[in-house]
Amino acid sequence: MINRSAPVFIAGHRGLVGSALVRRLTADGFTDVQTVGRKDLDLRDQAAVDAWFEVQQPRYVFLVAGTVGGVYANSIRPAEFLYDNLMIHGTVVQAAHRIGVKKLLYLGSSCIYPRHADQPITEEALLSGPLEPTNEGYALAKIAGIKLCETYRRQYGDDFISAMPTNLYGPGDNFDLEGGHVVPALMRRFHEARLAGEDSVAVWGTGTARREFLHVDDLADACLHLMDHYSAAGHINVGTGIDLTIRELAEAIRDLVYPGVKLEFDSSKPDGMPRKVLDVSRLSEMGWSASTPLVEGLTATYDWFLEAGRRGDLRL
Ligand code: GFB
Repeated sequence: MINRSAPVFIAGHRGLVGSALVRRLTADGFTDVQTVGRKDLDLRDQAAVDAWFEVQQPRYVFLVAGTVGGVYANSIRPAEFLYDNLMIHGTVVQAAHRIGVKKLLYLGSSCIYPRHADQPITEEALLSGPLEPTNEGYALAKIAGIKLCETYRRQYGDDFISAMPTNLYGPGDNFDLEGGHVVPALMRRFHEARLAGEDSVAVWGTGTARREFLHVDDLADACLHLMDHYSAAGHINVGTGIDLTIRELAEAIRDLVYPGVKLEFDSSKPDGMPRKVLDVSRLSEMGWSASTPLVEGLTATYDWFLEAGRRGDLRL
């Protein structure tokens, strides 16, 4: 178990995952959770990151910062997704090594796996084939992050571990219609269509792509479980092991937000990976499994969206 009173740095605390980790660690009795805003520290700047670590001296690090977005944002901004993430992973890993951080957890993404990987995808599928072109930049940066953790462990003996989550959703997500992921984008589109009384709602792609969705609070719980119980080189998949089609997901969100409205599939927008579902047996063998059923998680996320909208607190 990691020490609950030691300083723990969450790199990326304003994002979907980082904000869930702040909630999880606080609930678990951590007394010294360190965070820093983007204005105060550019995580792409090695000298600035080194200086920050030198002063703050975190003992543990959750590296969950990065430039993120959905399939469309990835496809039109590949340079930013590659550069920003490569730099952020490099600077934080190096700074953590430099001051002798006791343990670091690096968060990757299931998009590291080849487009035609066997499903469900095992950890061994990494680097076994070509990547999905729509998110190749992001995937390459995420693969470099895994390899940083592995090589710092091998060369320097640093206890740096990696977790690969499946597609995530939950409170604190980015509800931007163009740049965000499918769950928040559809939730907002159905919501606005209901307010405007529209009789159909656009869903990108063909609706046949298959995805797995993990509630971000489950992910935060899994990250803490891994920090407490796992110290080895191999990256670990985090998911539910259950997938569904985008049509089925859209129908579930429609039933929750705007029952009865028609779905219009827009095949000019990319489907991305045809299917992406993780084999989660390694994590289950370590005693962890997801606990939030999809419809329950979507309902709670929609409630959060309504409440955050009333507070004027949404990332749009
Ligand atoms: O969430 P999403 O962008 O993640 O898209 P990816 C998932 C699926 O939902 C795709 C469809 O097949 C989309 O075509 N979809 C339907 C929509 N309507 C919408 C919509 O309004 N917005 C969005 N965004 N999708 C990302 C990667 O891909 O997943 C990242 O690009 C990252 O690199 C992330 O790994 C987890 O799974 O397709």
